[in-house]
Amino acid sequence: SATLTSSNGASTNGASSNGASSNGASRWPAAEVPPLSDEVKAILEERSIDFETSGLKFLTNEARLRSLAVAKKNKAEGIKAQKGGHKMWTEVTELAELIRKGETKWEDLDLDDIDVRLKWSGMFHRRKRAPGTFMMRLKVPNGELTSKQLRFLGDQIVNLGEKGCADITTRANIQLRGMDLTDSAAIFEGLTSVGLSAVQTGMDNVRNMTGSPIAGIDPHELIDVRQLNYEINDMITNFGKGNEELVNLPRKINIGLSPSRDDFPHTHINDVGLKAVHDPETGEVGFNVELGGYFSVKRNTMSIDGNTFVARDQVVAYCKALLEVFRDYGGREDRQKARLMWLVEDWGADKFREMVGARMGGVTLRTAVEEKYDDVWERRDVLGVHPQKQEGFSWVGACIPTGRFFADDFYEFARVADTYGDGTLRMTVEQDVLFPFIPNDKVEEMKKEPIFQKYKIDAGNLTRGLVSCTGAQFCGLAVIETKNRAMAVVEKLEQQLDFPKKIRIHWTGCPNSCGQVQVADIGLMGGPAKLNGKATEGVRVFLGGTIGENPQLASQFEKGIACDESVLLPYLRDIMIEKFGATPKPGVLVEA
Ligand code: SRM
Ligand code: SF4
Repeated sequence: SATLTSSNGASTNGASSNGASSNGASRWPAAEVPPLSDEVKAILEERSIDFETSGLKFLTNEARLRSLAVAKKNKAEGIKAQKGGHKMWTEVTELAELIRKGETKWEDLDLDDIDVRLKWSGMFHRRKRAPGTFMMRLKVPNGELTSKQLRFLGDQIVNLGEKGCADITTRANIQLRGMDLTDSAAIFEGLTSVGLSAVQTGMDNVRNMTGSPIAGIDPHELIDVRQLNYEINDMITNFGKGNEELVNLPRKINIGLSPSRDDFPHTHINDVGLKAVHDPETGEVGFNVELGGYFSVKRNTMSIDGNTFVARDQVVAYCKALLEVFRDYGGREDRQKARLMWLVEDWGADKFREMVGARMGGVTLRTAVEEKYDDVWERRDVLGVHPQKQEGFSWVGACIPTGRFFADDFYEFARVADTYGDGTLRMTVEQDVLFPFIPNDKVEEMKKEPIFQKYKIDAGNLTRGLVSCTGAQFCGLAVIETKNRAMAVVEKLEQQLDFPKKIRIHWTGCPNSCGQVQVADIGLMGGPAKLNGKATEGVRVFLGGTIGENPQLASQFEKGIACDESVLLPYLRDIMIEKFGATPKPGVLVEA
């Protein structure tokens, strides 16, 4: 198996460099703070903003001015300018200490600190659904965890009872739930001891690096993207310690690296998608760039061709320069127009490529290369048992319906990974898990482990395609409850129908589409509906999303379908029979 250098510590050889990769911080020398212009200085003085603690430090004066100009109408820019979210990396420990000593309470803390800035430390206050408790979002590049990390994470929620649980996210990442501020501050501190971190995971930061759940073991990949994902993550987060230079981006930004024709990370819906291709000049593997894909309440768009080819050894520098360009030139006026796509559209792909190349120190980046395939490639289902490229080994994928699991499961996953595999586990953007490096002669024994009664290796054709965002149980923006409902609906449909193949159902609690309904076969998005003349929880139905090569976004098919099982179940049953070839199970009475 590959030997990787990773601050994440999830390398298949088990080596953990714990926040201090040998390939070193010196590769990214600290940027100079652009000198303060008189104009900016005057505004800071007038508004009593301390430049040293503000989030404006690494911005150009032009970007500082744009941020300050909109600080009142764009609340997020105001909060970032006043005091950078990075201040919480140290303040959170001080606040926790004060709470522990009884000198303050979370209720008395500054609202912007507790509800917004703590997201720079991965702490998301669940004010609306569970006041005083936090969701903690980590960074797990390429979705790979070691058994040591799994046990550490289980330890953090094991004593929280029912409110403590975890989710695998749609970015193959972990979120822990149920901690109060003092607990989560301690976790924030402790994560680095196992090579993990939670810095820069919410608000206007780069989200978890996604790649391939079968990187390094896939017979069909062009390149193992784990090393690049770790290095990009290390660059973004300064080896998990926090990187002040990238804490004031105009908006969130998603980056994914796809090493095979499957496009496991859905590059088309990432702001930056790097797709592995062969360089016709050298035969080496590099990446074509796609730009601007994103979902939001107001706009859902696939990425466009970035007309850029990036060689493997340029990738980290390219991402770094791209983020700096986004930071300095991206729109800050209107949050609905601040995602990367708007800058790319404004400039065009060619100018964007030139600007990023200039930021790389005057590199002339090449335009995209062409890679043609004559055959049709269907995105592979990675659940179940599959031979690895390493002779004699398989990976075994198990389905975690909607990604929700608990402390005991962390321990069981760790034990299974240690007993049968190489002590690691991979997560997918479909919220499932894979165990790599299972010797072929151990597979049958492993399949008998009780944990796989709960999280099935051979889950049904609906369950294995199920994805769901957090929904109203914890998310304040949700219009409907999602995860529990999604599981109940699928269970009932699987009792009634047979399906010729997997059907991918994605649930999302509101139009932000964290559950990515637009990539699904059937997408269900929370929205208003009526039942017997009364307002009730409902869904908008999306159909026709395709993924893998040549993807298409699903479009809205119908709206106002009540979530009540008396309405939703027969509705979905008909769609599945009419459009997906489902047939009633023999002997099961399905009403007309
Ligand atoms: Fe998301 C905001 C959960 C993936 C688009 N998202 C939120 C918040 C933070 C809102 C909040 O404060 O409550 C949700 C936290 C709820 C909670 O308690 O868990 C939240 N988003 C999630 C997760 C956990 C859904 C899941 O169950 O897996 C995913 C975490 C990924 C991660 O590990 O970082 C998650 N969110 C996504 C994706 C999917 C993706 O990345 O492929 C999208 C659509 C793609 C995109 O971003 O372009 C997405 N989330 C949003 C948006 C809309 C962004 C926009 O430009 O308007 C918001 C709202 C916002 O940022 O203003 C949002
Ligand atoms: Fe919350 Fe909406 Fe995202 Fe679901 S889609 S997690 S309800 S913001």
